[in-house]
Amino acid sequence: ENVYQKAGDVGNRTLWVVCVIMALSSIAFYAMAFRVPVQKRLFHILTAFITTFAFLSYFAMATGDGIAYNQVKVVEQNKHVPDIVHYVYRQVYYARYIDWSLTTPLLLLDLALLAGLSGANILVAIIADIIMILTGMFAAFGSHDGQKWGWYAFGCIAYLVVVYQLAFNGRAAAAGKDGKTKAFFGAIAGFTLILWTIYPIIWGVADGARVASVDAEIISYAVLDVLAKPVFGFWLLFTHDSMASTSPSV
Ligand code: RET
Repeated sequence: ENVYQKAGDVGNRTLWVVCVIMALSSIAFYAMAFRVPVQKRLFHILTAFITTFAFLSYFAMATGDGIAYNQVKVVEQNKHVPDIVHYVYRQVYYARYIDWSLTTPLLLLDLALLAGLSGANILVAIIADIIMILTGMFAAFGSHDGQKWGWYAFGCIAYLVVVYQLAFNGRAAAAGKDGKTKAFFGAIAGFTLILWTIYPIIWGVADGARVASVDAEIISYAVLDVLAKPVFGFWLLFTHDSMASTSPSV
């Protein structure tokens, strides 16, 4: 008896709600970008692109694009009869990984420019971040446990590199800035690290162990995505607009 794990009505409606939130916040961020002087505009443009990619990705998922089935073979062993073989098919929303591979580097760039991180450290953070997302996508399509959790482990190691760049090098760089920027970087980078750390946990119970339903996965990522993109974006841009000295030096 094969098992199918797929989204229901609740999941689908959630995808549409987030799609609309991403569209509206993108419009707001582009409008805010027009209203600041060009020297201050880099953060606005970066942040507007982040929610634009998310809007496109949610539009894809809500309309049924960017979704594939991953097949895992399950063998039940039994002493008296031949082994029973069945398959579990679970939806993988791969549009997410395309979104994340573009938007998480841009989010890191927002934070790196705020802190004044060096070029070399920015590159290390962004490359590690791309490796994290791509290994996560391979993990989601893994066809047996060793392969799936192997990819996941590589992704977690890459994530530690990202954390190190933000928490240590980012903080050290921000220490050289004015008091307001330093405090703001500490707050928004801390918010980011807490949120980002929840993603691999959701992944572990949803795509990984397959304990959480597809709807539960959609709702969890929806909450995280809204916090990590629109809420992060409004916080960054409103704070930045009210400060004189946080213009990135590029
Ligand atoms: C994966 C699985 C592999 C290991 C790790 C992961 C981390 C993902 C993260 C995603 C962040 C996404 C954001 C989206 C914004 O909308 C790929 C789940 C560590 C941190 C911020």
